[in-house]
Amino acid sequence: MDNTNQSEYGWTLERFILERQREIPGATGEFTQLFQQIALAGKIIASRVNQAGLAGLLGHTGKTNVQGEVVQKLDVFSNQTLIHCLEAGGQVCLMASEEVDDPIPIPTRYPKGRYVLAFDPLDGSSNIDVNISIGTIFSVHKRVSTGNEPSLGDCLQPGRTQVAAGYIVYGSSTMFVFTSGDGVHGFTLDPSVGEFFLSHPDITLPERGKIYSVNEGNEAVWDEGVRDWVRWLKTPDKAAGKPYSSRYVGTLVADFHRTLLKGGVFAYPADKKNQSGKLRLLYEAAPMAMIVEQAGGAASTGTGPILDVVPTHLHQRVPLYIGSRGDVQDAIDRIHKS
Ligand code: P6P
Repeated sequence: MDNTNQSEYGWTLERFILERQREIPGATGEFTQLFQQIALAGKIIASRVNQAGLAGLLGHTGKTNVQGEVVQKLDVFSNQTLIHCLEAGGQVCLMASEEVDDPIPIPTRYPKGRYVLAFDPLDGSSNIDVNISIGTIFSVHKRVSTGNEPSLGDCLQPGRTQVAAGYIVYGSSTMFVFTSGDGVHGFTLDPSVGEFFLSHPDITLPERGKIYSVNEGNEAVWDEGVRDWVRWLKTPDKAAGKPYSSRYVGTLVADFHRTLLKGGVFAYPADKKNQSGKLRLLYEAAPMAMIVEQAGGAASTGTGPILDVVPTHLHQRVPLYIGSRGDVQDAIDRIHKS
């Protein structure tokens, strides 16, 4: 991409997508508008997250969501913000949210577009009250149904058919990271301008890293193979760059973002408590899997690629091993060795 016409501020998210769209034959402005709406929702959520302590948005609503998790006020706000920013634009025909039991239709007063959007509006909400990074995750598919109304089947598509995926991490800075099948690119919000500017073009992972990220508090309920794999990572072996360092934030977006930028492996294995793992396929594992594969990494259930899993229901969970290709392969090899 020709960088000569960058302003002193560099590439905004909109300009970047527009330039790329021009390179994609048959691309329409719909994609650009869809991303603008997601980015606007991210800016609004970032603003509230950064002042949550002051805006009386801390704490929870006393309700629980479809996952049985306590719903934090910011969860509700983030979910409503995304729906509000996306429903009127005419790019989306159906949405799915971690916070809503069923697919979210577009009100009849608005036109329906050709995209289906699934999202986790605020991942890591249990960390809201302790000022640890949280995030929004999104996944974009094209509608496949042909009737008058889109249907659940439009949401239940395998990750391999995603046309785009991304996340917004609300941390020491707010970053928008996405792929539309042409590499992974990171943008950092300049709050004084209200724009995301390209800060991490063409993100790629090393073959192996030096960090593993898993909740070792679950060791007692892990299968023996998982216990063996984690013990192996901690066993000194200078030639193999071990022991790896342990890092675990407890927010998928934050743990994944570090893994994407530094390499290594994040895992939320299946265990005796969570037979199918804890993380959700449609709006957590699948979008992160598209991103990591585009960055040269890998994402597995432990028995096969995340992107090949065909969903059977909206909020299904899946075991997740994701990160540097060599580290994920080591995990797969070790967990099945015992
Ligand atoms: P645990 C946050 O609640 C979340 O859904 C993910 O963001 C995170 O990776 C995981 O759960 C943490 O789960 O059981 O380690 O607290």
